[in-house]
Amino acid sequence: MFAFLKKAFGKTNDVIKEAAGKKKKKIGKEEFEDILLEADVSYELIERLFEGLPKTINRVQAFNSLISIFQYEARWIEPQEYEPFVEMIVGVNGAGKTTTIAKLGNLYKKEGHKVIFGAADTFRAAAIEQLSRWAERLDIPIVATRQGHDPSAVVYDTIAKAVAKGYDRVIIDTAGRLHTQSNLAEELKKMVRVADKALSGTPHRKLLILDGTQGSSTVNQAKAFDEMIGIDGIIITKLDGTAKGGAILSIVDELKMPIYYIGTGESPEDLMRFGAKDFIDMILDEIFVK
Ligand SMILES: Nc1nc2c(ncn2[C@@H]2O[C@H](COP(=O)(O)OP(=O)(O)OP(=O)(O)O)[C@@H](O)[C@H]2O)c(=O)[nH]1
Ligand SMILES: [Mg+2]
Repeated sequence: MFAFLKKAFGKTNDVIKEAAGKKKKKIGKEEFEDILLEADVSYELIERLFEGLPKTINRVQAFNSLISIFQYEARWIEPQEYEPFVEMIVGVNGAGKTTTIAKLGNLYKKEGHKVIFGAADTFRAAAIEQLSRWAERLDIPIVATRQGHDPSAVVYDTIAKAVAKGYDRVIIDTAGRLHTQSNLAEELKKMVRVADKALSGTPHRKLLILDGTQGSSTVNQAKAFDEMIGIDGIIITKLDGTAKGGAILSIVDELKMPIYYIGTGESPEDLMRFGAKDFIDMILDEIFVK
């Protein structure tokens, strides 16, 4: 698990290793700040984290400081509590929503769940086709309509079918872009309302997909989605292709939400549960001697 994490964050690790140089028992505060900046942790957060720390810090002090950001795991929503468990996947164009849905479907299926997809990104025909291809490849049923049809109808039908046929995991794809931002907001809100009509209390989890290659700059789009429908948690994709993995710290700090998974490649297996402790240990391993 830890080795997978190191591989997933390969590029981020490389910049940290290079900035850190030889591993030490203690490190100057300023040097530590520079290392984190290299990995795209925001300056403002670094300043705040290190306030009150001595001029040189050891591994335990560094760990305690960084882990303090991850206090939002208390909001963690456990799928086991619901049947069917309904998730809605949102995020900007190209963030990795559809690919992540394939990964989640694959994971849940391997865990023994009966999964169904809802292709509620009806804005583009290609989006419906893309999810349909994944569904076929993974042998997961899908509810889909034609391009331009009401996405909320897809939401309703998918949940209704899950209830009727005993599927216990429902994953709903959504559009990342419409003609205007306010169209998108209205559509997403309607989808949430309609889900609740189909089965009260759904969607249980609204997950925001963020493109990891964009680093800390995704925070503003994340806030916009949160204002639209209220986001429960995050999945960060494309961490395999970026040195900006440290942005995870700024993203969690700004959004105050748990990170459920990270995406580490383009195939269905390339999804990992995110664990804050392991993530921080991975960073500190490159800086401190054990
Ligand atoms: N390297 C890498 N590529 C990824 C990852 N996740 C998604 N991608 C790629 O990113 C591109 C966009 O992914 P999609 O899943 O189509 O993104 P989307 O959010 O559904 O996009 P729209 O439907 O256009 O809004 C595709 O080429 C994916 O293969 C990841 O974790 N790592
Ligand atoms: Mg898509």
